[in-house]
Amino acid sequence: MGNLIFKEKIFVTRPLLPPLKEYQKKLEEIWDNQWLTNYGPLEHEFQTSLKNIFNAKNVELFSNGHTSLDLALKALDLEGEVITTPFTFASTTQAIIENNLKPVFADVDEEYYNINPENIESLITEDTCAIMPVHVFGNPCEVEKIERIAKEHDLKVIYDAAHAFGVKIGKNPIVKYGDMSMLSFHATKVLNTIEGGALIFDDDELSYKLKALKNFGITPDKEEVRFLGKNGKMNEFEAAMGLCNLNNLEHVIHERSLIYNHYLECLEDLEDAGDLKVIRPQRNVEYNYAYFTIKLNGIEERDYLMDKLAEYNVFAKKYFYPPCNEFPAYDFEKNTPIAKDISDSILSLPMYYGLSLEDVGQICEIIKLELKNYE
Ligand code: T4K
Repeated sequence: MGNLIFKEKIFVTRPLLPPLKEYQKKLEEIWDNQWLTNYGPLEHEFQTSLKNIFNAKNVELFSNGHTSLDLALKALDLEGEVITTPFTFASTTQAIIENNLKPVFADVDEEYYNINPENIESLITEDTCAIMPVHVFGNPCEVEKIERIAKEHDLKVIYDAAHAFGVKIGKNPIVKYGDMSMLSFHATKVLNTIEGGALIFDDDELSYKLKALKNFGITPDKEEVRFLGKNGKMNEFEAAMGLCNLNNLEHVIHERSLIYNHYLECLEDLEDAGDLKVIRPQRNVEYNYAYFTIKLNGIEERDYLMDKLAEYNVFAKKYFYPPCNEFPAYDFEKNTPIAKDISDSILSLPMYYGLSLEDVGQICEIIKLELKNYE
């Protein structure tokens, strides 16, 4: 064990930081502009960059991903039930509840852990107004099938694409699917603005409403309070971080792919032996290598390995445990056995730009050793 202990803590992720000089340059612009927040020039520049990257009609920026999701639902004026996935971060479910909507949980698929379209239709009632799927770990949902179901039943689709910046299906940016897609730019994401989020959508009317909703409901043209809004604006320091991080992103995603593939190679034997399961990126998808997760054989083994890794200074995380329909704060039906099994057995391993391949190899050695000790 001794020689496998890391001298410094290895966390599940580390924020992507641009070269300090690049950020300082942007800070000088802020000092020159004397503009810190409320639709400043850097926010506008970042918004324009994203519109170009996605070839999108509308991109609105927000103070964080959760606020983006919350205001997306408000802007769509929804009432009733929203079919969603239980295998996600608390934010997805809570945005639904905050809007006085009822989350209805559809079980997920066993390969990519995303909402399984086969389970959606049977949950549709006359109260259903929308579907909110999540591209978990950046792996695309079955967007065509979801689109077909939504069309047939006249439902809105709001994708939680918090993990999916940079992901494409064929040549299409993933954020172009559905009525709206939400991106998170939290410090822990592939692209960060420290805190931040965005909505990507086509409908111009939504743009007007969202501008108001993120500014206390005050309409952008008439300065009237027409909606119940909140303060959800992205500031200039955050936009500056986004712009700097964008410059380096292609290289960063390439480096992440090397780390991901090294994990795959190092864990191949364990996978072949059925000791764990890994996710291989989907065919015809340009992936962003946002997370590297392993699925073990049950909760005891997962918790054992997570605790053991910590003894070696490796801090993996249980993304996502428990499933959202098991949060003690709510009393939801718990009839999603696949999500439960995944949630009980899942572990996210360190995955970030700057993690060396040597460190990946060492983490995998620890996993091999400790799973053997567990037997
Ligand atoms: N939908 C989905 C599917 C999401 O996953 C999320 C967020 C949202 C919606 C909402 O988006 P935001 O409103 O957050 O933009 C983290 C993030 O806080 C959260 O953004 C993210 N999902 C979630 C999956 O992960 P925690 O509780 O795991 O964060 P924390 O503080 O434990 O950070 C993880 C590790 O990262 C730490 O062990 C150390 C490292 N770290 C973290 C920060 C913040 C650093 O090294 N430096 C840092 O500055 O939730």
